[in-house]
Amino acid sequence: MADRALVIVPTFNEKFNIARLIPSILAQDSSLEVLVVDDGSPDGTGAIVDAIAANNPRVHIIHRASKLGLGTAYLAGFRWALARDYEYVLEMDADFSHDPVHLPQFLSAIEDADLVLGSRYQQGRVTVVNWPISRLILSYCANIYARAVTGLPVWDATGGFKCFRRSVLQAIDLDRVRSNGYAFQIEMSFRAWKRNFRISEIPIVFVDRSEGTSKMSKSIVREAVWMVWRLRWWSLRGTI
Ligand SMILES: Nc1nc2c(ncn2[C@@H]2O[C@H](COP(=O)(O)OP(=O)(O)OP(=O)(O)O)[C@@H](O)[C@H]2O)c(=O)[nH]1
Ligand SMILES: [Mg+2]
Repeated sequence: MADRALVIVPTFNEKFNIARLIPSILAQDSSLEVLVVDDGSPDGTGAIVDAIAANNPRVHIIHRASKLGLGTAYLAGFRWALARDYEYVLEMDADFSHDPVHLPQFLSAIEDADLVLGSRYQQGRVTVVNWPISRLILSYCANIYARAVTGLPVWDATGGFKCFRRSVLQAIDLDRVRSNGYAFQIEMSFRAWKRNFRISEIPIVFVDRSEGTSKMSKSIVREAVWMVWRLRWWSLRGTI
């Protein structure tokens, strides 16, 4: 039997997306299961997933009481996965910015890597569809900045479509992961890199959400601006 793989999907108000997304993920490969981490979405996303999970043993959900942030949602999902026998743990957004058709490419790339990142900027080539130019420039520059400050040798450090080998999550002290927004993605990859895990990138096409609303905020960007310096500092002191 193929190694089990868990796709963690954090949700906050994704009722227009989640019921379509789950079957589309499961159809990509028989080894895939889904774990939704829902933060008490007022729009009823959690109840929609409860109904799907009741009829499908490949679908799971964690309910959290309120909106606690993306990073802690993923950490809850990682702990849930580590308590079970999943060999691969994937991250994915609920809003179809991340196309499920890429999932088999992650499963194939992880055979020769420990962490696979879905990259929107592979070799400097932009594969983002429908973003306003201001958002694209912000994201592109954020990646150049993150690479310059931390030294993390990847094209797309802030993306949220990725696949971890179980051993990476076991090696990282999850209690010490501090960031919660975009910086969370940088921090996890940085910690994996510092532990000498093999990181590879595959190009993905990222499409702006067409349903639901954005949870992007200024404080998420501010956190990332500062966090890269903290990562560099912790690394210099050997406390990462
Ligand atoms: N559980 C949980 N999920 C969240 C939280 N914030 C965002 N999400 C989910 O995380 C994923 C990424 O968030 P998005 O709002 O799409 O963020 P983004 O992709 O930067 O911005 P847009 O696509 O413009 O909305 C989506 O599936 C959201 O529903 C949160 O606080 N808790
Ligand atoms: Mg999104």
